[in-house]
Amino acid sequence: MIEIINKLRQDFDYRIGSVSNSKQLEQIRIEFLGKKGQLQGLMKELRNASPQEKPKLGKDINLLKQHVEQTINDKDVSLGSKSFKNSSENFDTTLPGRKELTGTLHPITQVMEEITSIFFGLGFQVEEGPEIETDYYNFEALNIPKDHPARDMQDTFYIEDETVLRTHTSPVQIHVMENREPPLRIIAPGKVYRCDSDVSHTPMFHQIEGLMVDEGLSFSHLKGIMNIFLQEVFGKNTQIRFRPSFFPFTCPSAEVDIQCVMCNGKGCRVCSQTGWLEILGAGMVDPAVFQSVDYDPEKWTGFAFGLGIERIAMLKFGINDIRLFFENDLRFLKQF
Ligand code: 2NL
Repeated sequence: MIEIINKLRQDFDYRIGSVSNSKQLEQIRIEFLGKKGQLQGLMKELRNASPQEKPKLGKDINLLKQHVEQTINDKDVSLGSKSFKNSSENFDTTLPGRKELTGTLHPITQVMEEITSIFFGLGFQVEEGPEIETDYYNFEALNIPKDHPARDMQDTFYIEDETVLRTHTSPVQIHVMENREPPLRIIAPGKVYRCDSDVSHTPMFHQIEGLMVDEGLSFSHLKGIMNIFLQEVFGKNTQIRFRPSFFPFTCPSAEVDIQCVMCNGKGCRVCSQTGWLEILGAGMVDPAVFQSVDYDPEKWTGFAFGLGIERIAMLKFGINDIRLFFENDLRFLKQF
């Protein structure tokens, strides 16, 4: 019987060597390991062996069985890796699909698009311009004199003597006015740069400025537009107030506040107990600016405004550190 066992092992080793696909392998598996297979046959034979021989023969048959199982498994793995690529029989169409990872718009982009679309709805055209500007477009044309503190190296990134990273998007409006006659209604969203960094300032941030020029515009038009805009962003019942202020490029000038969104005007840490939050600056375009772009200040009137996107986004989403916007931590960004 020991001969039969050895013969069967040789036969198996020979046959398995020529197996080249999973069908052939399955045939061999049934032939050797199946219920009516060769190894079951040997087990039956074992009953007829003498009691002295039985233990040794049983052990040999078991060793052969292990050998056959192991070899078939190895073969299956080596065939599997090859056949998996080109055969659809291994493709399980019932498995759930893999989820595509999609990105989301950055919260600053979301707020920028929201504000832009509100003004778009009010008839404003969207304009863009370069982030590197000359001293003339960033300061001079806006009636910001040579000795103005805003021109200080401490606040402005100078590239050369007369070349700067724009500190606001107003230069965009100067370019538009140079190239176009009134009436106009434009907004200029974009990146701006100031040499500043703490919990509420980053060297690069985003701004939207707006400008409307026509005959007979008054401060009431400015108030009306600001009211509509702020109620769209912060809700229908948002109270607003205008405080006198100063900008070189507008006169009169105002700072516009909304009632604090955190405490509804009761006074809290966010509004420094005042009940109000400063949201934007605005005013009637200074005649000196109109002169820079060759508009007749006797004929044309205009209002302009400017606001920082990060500040609005921080108030809208209740964020207390501006730097979170620029760390690109997905745990933060995925919340918006
Ligand atoms: C603020 C204040 C402001 C303007 C920007 C402007 C532009 C032209 C002419 C006149 Cl071309 N004015 N822009 C006017 C008033 C305020 O921004 O606090 N921004 C964050």
